[in-house]
Amino acid sequence: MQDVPSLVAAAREGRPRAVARLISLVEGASPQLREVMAALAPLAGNAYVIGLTGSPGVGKSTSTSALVSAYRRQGKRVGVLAVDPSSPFSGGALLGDRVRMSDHASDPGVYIRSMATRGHLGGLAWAAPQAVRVLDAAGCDVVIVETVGVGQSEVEIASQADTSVVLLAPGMGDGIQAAKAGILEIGDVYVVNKADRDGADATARELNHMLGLGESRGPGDWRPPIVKTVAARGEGIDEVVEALEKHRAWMEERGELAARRLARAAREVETIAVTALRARIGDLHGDRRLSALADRIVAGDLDPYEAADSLIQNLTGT
Ligand SMILES: Nc1nc2c(ncn2[C@@H]2O[C@H](COP(=O)(O)OP(=O)(O)OP(=O)(O)O)[C@@H](O)[C@H]2O)c(=O)[nH]1
Ligand SMILES: [Mg+2]
Repeated sequence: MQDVPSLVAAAREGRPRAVARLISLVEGASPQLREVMAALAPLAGNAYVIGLTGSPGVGKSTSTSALVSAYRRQGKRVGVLAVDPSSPFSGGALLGDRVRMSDHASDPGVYIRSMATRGHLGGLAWAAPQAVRVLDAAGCDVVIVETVGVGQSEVEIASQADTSVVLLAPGMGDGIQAAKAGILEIGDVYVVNKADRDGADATARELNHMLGLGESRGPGDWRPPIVKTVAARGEGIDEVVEALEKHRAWMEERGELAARRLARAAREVETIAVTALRARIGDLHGDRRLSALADRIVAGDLDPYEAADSLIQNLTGT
């Protein structure tokens, strides 16, 4: 058993091992999870959460590292969560990320953690927001969540950030990856990285065109900017930071930041509740109550909807 109050206090002082322990408690769905979340609740809500997504290899980690440097120059404390929805392995940083993040390894103002969510009950939707909460409560001014874009994950991560950055790179497929499901709806800021390569202008133009097609914006609406970068050399990163600050200011002015955080909190509660309910239903396999309902459905004296209602009532006592 961990002494949660002293862990939280140590995390507030920026002790990396305390932050790591808290995230492990959260990630492992420890019996102390509730105590941890209760202790963190009054401390969280100050961090600016940036979601960064894109296909494998577009330069997310390189860009994250460059963004960390930029925010450190502003004196801000930064947390990084590298989420890999396709991997079941967690813990230390992934090898590639470890190399690229080594610039920050000895900086006490930076906390970096990687998290795998495959096989997690509730997966990305459940685990990542809890880890973000830990970093937020630990006093990070900015939290960057890097997620490899595989299918649904970028949409999921976008719904968990204040500002979503979508990264693309030239030459990574015709009709660009933007055509991929949902990517055009989720970006608040688009970055065409690897602008040192041929085709960056074409990619930016095509993206601009595609963003324009779906346009039904009114005056004062946010139009996602497209920034070109060479993350490997730190070029364009200041422009990305500037775009992020503009988006944040726009959200604050419009009440959008508060609205997004409310929606996020609601989704968080929903995910936790659904995950808990699903676990209890999972426990029912082989349970008499479930097989009794199944018997009655097969016999034709109960329909499956009625059966499901009665099961939920049974589980929740409502
Ligand atoms: N030419 C060029 N290469 C870059 C640039 N930025 C990153 N790279 C290289 O692209 C490769 C992938 O970079 P990462 O930052 O690991 O990309 P990632 O999106 O985090 O990759 P995953 O996490 O594996 O999905 C590395 O070899 C980088 O050095 C750039 O601006 N120009
Ligand atoms: Mg990476």
